[in-house]
Amino acid sequence: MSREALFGAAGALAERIGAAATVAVRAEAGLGTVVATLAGLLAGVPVVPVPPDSGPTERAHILADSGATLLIAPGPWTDGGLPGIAVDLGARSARTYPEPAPDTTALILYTSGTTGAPKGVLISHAAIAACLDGLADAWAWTPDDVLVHGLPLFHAHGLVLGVLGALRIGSRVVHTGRPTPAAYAAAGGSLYFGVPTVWSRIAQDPDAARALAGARLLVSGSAPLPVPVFEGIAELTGHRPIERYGMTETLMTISTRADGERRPGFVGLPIAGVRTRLVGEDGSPCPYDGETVGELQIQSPTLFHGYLNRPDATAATFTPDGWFRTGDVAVIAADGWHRIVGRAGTDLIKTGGYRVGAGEVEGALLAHPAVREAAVIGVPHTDLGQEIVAFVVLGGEVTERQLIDHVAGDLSVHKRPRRVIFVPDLPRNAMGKIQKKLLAG
Ligand code: MCA
Ligand code: AMP
Repeated sequence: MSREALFGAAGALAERIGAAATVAVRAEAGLGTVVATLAGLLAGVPVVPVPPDSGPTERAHILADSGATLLIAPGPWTDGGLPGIAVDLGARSARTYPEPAPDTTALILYTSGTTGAPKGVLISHAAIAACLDGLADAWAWTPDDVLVHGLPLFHAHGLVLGVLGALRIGSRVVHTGRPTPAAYAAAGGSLYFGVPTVWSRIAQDPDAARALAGARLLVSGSAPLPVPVFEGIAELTGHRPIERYGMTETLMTISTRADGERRPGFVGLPIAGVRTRLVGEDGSPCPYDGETVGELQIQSPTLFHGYLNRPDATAATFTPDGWFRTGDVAVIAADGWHRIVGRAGTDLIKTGGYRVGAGEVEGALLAHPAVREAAVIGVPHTDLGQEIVAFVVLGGEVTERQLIDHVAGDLSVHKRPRRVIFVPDLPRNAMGKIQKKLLAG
């Protein structure tokens, strides 16, 4: 779709949704999602992308919590009682819209916490602009680039970087539907985005990897890129991949640069406008010696402006002096290079680049009548980074496959446990708290 056609179709849709308080979009990986998101941005109506495979529990929460008053979806998806409309890709409007106020909400992105249902992260127009301008600088991203990716359009990576990035910079974007090695190889782009699982699969497919030799920049993010994958990609493609670090709440904050060194295992330096610091458990600053681990904290124009309806959770993520607590554990070398070491706590799982809260999966399992107790952990996995494993104490009859399908159907497919292990009881400490570290062993 040309830029002119895209803005024409989005402008026409903006006229139809302008009265909505908040608009939910069933975010298939397709042009309809691009047009719907752009329409919301033009009209100044916050957009909530909803995973297209989300089951009744996850979807009901997102639709109710977000306060969406309209649903844009290509087909019937009527639960929630919202009026729905479809995108007309052929519609055109020449009406122009004033720039929305920078501090107003552009997107509400739902993301998992350690417990409970996902939280709506409020992201302003200004935060998106700051993030994309910072990335354009770090990656020398220009209108001459052809961006290629096949990531989902309901998270920051695929939607903010992978769609709005191309629109802000003016580069073309090719979405491959699924992020398969063959599709990336066939796309002929200059700039490629992937999560580490995608790069790992490309490194396992030498023909596909070699087809990327003509690209300008290969970028990995959303989870740690294993050093062997970095090296495999470098050897097969001739490109040392860029690694960048971010979160839904902060957008992108740290990256290696197109014109700079790429060091395996490191995410590089703060992007323009971003400040970082490393803080020890006692709250004191950590030395930048490449060894001392501390919590990474951020101040940045790319920061979110809170969790929707959750002032308690918002307050808990900021220090008294106004720094955002990432919950990620890092080291900073003497030359300022950042390395992400892991996460504090075991209840946030990163699987295939998706962030999944153990508590949400446990809740879905416990809602099954045959489950008496459940504990969910992330186990190291070469393809997915971590895989979701559930330990279940039964109170009735059910199979592993039925429980996996139950979570896939009630939440969404990527939140399903890949394995369920039935146990007679769960290890608990004297306080009765489940000792997940013992399960991981
Ligand atoms: C399997 N399937 C099922 C079931 N099991 N369907 C229903 N019920 C089941 N029990 C089907 C799925 O529908 C799918 O079908 C196929 O099996 C494979 O499922 P999936 O688990 O998705 O595949 P995978 O191969 O394990 O996926 C790997 C992946 C994926 C493609 C790398 O994990 C992915 O797209 N990750 C990207 C995550 C991401 O974008 N994160 C960014 C978050 P079918 O194939 O037909 O659809 S934002 C972020 O992290 C920050 C901001 C940052 O820093 O970027
Ligand atoms: P999400 O909000 O889904 O975007 O997940 C954000 C989390 O992904 C961060 O808090 C990190 O734990 C992880 N993450 C993102 N990028 C990287 C990276 N390059 N290296 C290590 N972890 C990363």
